[in-house]
Amino acid sequence: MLIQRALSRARVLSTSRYFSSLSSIQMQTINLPKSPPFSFSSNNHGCNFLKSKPSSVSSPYSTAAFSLGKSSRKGVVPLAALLQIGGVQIAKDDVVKENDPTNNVPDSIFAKLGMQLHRRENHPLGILKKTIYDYFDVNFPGKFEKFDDLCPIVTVKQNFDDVLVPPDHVSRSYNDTYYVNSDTVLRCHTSAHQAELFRNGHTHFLVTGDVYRRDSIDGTHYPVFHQMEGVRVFSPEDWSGSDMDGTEYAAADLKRSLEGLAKHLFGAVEMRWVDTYFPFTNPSYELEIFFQGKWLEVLGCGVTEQAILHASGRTDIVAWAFGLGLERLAMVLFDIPDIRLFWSSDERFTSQFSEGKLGVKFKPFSKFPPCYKDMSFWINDGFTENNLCEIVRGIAGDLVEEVTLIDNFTNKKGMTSHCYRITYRSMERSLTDDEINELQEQVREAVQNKLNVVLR
Ligand code: FA5
Ligand code: MG
Repeated sequence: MLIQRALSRARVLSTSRYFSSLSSIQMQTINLPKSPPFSFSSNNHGCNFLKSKPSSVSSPYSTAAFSLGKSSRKGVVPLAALLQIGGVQIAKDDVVKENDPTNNVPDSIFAKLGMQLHRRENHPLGILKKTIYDYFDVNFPGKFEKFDDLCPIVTVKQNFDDVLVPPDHVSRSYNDTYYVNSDTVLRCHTSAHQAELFRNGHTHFLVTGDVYRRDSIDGTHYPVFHQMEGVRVFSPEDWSGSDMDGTEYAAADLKRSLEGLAKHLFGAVEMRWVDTYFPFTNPSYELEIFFQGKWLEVLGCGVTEQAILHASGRTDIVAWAFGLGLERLAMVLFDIPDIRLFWSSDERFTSQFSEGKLGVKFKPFSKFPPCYKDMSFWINDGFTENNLCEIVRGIAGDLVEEVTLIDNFTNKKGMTSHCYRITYRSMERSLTDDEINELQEQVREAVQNKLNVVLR
């Protein structure tokens, strides 16, 4: 078990494979300027997604372009089933459609849709967002526009096609992404907004938002997390005086800017650039920070593929882009040990953070004992771990800490058995045996019925 835990944690702390794949590592020593003090501004825009027909409204984020779902039109939706995002109401049955095979959004995900943790001033994610804004405001005064209220419900075109994600890319599968219907998804990265912002003429911008991925369960994976996208466009006059071409110039500026950001957040840290692949950038890199004895991947970035810029009608520009994981950074900066805590409304958690105070170390208020339950079954061809995790999360919610494959074998008849260990632990209280047994019974039943596996 200890080895399993260590392995799964090492996997998380090194690299997410969702979009990127590593090729080589370049180490370098990094010298950084000290960051000046702080200013802050923000602008918000409403949703324009789930549109029933193309919008003729000039602002791409105009709420007027939004077509309300069927339940909203009926006008009989209970209040609790309505969300307000970017000034627009979204009804639960716009997003969760139980009998629609093209929809895989569970209730538990709908419940997270309007939370916008990154917009809470005294929340670790809000504090971090503001500190990053500060860095860009100080180093590029008046340049970067901020968007932190763009609707997370986007088209497949925005999420994948517009950023050149190939048709057969794993991230497009129903196993990895939440689909509202075959044309609409919950964004799985903030890059989903890049192309539209380029098309509308924006040249320096930061997009912060909640992103959604079907995934495994452990202390650093949650089906909803937060990213910040940064983009900067260059014109020929920017690089003409240098001895570099546009791509080289943008790559150098990108690395310099992000090294400065890392220094601003972490102080003097050891970091390294890792060459990688993203469909939307070339060259592409990941930045890793050496933290508590491990290399931690904190962001992906690169020089934007020309095809994305051409689609916006400009052929003479280059751009850099990055996408960073806010929870990853916040866990390090605030010493937050479990990703579920970001969602806690327990005052013993929330009262520890306040605006402007970056890096105040979280003091765990208690550590409750875990309870382990093992479950073995014969899998079938369609079985995936993500489907299993979704069922467990749907039943146990934030009481599940980790789901780990602890045994896996195929018998002479070619049948494959998996044994999973489910770790139950509340962040806030002790769980009773009865409560856990009841949850585990429900999980066993649901796994059998919904995944068509044979329990052993
Ligand atoms: C992306 O999502 C790219 N869109 C980033 C990008 C943008 C690259 C623009 C180039 C240009 P990736 O899947 O690696 O890439 O995720 C980016 C960051 O999000 C990671 O470096 C990590 O910090 C964070 N992240 C990824 N998966 C998780 C997860 N399951 N839990 C918490 N943070 C995660
Ligand atoms: Mg990655």
